[in-house]
Amino acid sequence: MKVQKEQISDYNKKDLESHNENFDFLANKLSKQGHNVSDIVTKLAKFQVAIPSWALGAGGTRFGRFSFYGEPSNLEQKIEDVGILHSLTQTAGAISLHIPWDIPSDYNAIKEKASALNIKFDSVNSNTFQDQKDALETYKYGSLSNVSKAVREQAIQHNLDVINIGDKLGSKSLTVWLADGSCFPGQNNFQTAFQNTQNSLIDIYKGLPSDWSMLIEYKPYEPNFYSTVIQDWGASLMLANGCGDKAYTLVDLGHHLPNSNIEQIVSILQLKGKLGGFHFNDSKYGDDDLTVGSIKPYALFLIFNELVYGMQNNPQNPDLAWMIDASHNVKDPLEDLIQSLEAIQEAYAKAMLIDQSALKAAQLDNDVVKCQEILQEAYRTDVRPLLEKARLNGGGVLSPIDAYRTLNIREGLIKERGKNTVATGL
Ligand code: AOS
Ligand code: ZN
Ligand code: ZN
Ligand code: ZN
Repeated sequence: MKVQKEQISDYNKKDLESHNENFDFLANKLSKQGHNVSDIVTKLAKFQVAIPSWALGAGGTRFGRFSFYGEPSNLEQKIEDVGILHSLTQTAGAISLHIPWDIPSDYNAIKEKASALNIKFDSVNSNTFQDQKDALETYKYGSLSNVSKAVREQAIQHNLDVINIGDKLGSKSLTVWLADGSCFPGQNNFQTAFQNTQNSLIDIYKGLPSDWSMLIEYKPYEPNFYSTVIQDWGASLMLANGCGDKAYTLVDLGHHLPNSNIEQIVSILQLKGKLGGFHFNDSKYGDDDLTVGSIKPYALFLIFNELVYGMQNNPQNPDLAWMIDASHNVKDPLEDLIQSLEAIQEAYAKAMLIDQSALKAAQLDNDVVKCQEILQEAYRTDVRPLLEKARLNGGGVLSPIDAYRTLNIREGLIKERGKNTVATGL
């Protein structure tokens, strides 16, 4: 299933006039305030977010899973789904694979499929949180941190294999998320577990191609409920520093204890040139993996404020790997991802409207009220016409959710793939 160009231009007709009116009104207002509107629109169009291969089917919880039908059941179909998202939104120009769930059977065919849909291969994810069929060693008590050398070696080798697979597809980074930790006090020696992890990561790091980077994700708890080896940004940063220049911290928005100041974490990591990647989602309680911007849109905006500042002022920090990491239990996964993409672009656009020089001046004056006013002036602006313009310029649709429904995309996928589909993933 593929969305055709004519379908998109036909669909856009009904809203084109009102879009133009809204855009002109906003562009006029912003230009008067001194903003370069076409520059903002260009930056929005360039901002591409990778879709995780595991978020294209219904996720589920430990209590159950409810299929959404017509889900992709192999890598080709996952890429097709991302192609649909990209053709509507023009923001989803990459896919992030998870090995072993997504091992290609025919590399050339997979690469051709992706390039025909304008999809790149973003960071590849390794998996040492599940035992694979016929595996000699078990990860029940950890992988890279395990007390057993044989287990650590198996996990290291898996990561090297993942790099090799990603390399054949054109990926440029490996994302490591470990479930390693302990469920009860006394179960692990914290220092041994940390040192084993560091040494294992160094072995993996040595296998990185020269133009690759390694992204180290952290998370305070789950699936282990007493301790996690890479529990926070500090642990991730120490491990990255222990590996070398090409290792970075990856921030997943859901991987913080309640009320953590994520924007501050993001800011300081960029200052140190160590923020490598991002997993967008939203949460109320923990690693909820909810739709981006659905719970705390203002926090997302504040994070983007720091990201925009960092992109402008921290050349020591590399370009980031942007990815959504979400899971859908009750929504159509593609609709959920469209909402997330929109929320990301919205927060980014609003952050670009922050008057940085006025903010700096107000900070130097210690004018606390003014500082807040400057941020909130940007936040309160309805930037959606800018997003529409960026999509329109790239050949996308004015209203992605409405288009998805109007074009009966899920119905088309069900017709093509049937109802009994099972997508792998968490
Ligand atoms: C797990 O909580 C992490 O967020 C991972 O980034 C990701 O969800 C996992 O690798 C997908 O299986
Ligand atoms: Zn994540
Ligand atoms: Zn997570
Ligand atoms: Zn998750």
